Amino acid sequence: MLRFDALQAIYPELENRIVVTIMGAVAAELYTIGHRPSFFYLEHAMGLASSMGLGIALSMPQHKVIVIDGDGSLLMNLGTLSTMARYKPGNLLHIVFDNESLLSVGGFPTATATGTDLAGIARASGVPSVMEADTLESLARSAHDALASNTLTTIVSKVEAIGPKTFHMDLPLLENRFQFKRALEAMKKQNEG
Ligand SMILES: Cc1ncc(C[n+]2csc(CCOP(=O)(O)OP(=O)(O)O)c2C)c(N)n1
Repeated sequence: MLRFDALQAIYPELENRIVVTIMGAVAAELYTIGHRPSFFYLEHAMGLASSMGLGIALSMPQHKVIVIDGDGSLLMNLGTLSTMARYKPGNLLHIVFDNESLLSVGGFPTATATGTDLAGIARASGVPSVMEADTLESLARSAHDALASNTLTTIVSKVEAIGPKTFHMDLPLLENRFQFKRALEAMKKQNEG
């Protein structure tokens, strides 16, 4: 499965929601499919997209938050799974695209290429719902079911280590940061009013 196709398959679940992605290839792919002001592409802070998503989910319980993570990033911050599991926000969906590679910096193999099982680690960390989805249909269904279930869910999806030709996004980090903040404030206000 190509991650680009996987993102397209779940895009209907993403487009009107709060989304936080890791940097690099997957950010550029989602941006190309269709940027929204409520999408934030976390540059530089590798491993912390799930931590940021957790904070947003806890502070905006009326809104669903989706984190798009990578195997290399998650392996760098495995403690995030136990922290997520400790607070269990039902409005948080954590999707990990596992390409067994640090694709964005040249494609070096990660520990999932040599047997590390991220879904198993998520389960053992106490994440209440953990799914594995390796086809477009099962991924789209899992994402839909997870969002409907109001249960903290991690979905691990194996994808090919293939990314876009360029990671260029016509959206500087600061612009994305201000736009995202305003989008979340507007969502909060809408919910109050
Ligand atoms: C602390 C830190 N270390 C290293 C990097 C360089 N870096 C940027 S993206 C990336 C690889 C991310 O791998 P993964 O999460 O598996 O996503 P993929 O690139 O495969 O889509 C690395 C090592 C960084 N930005 N920050």
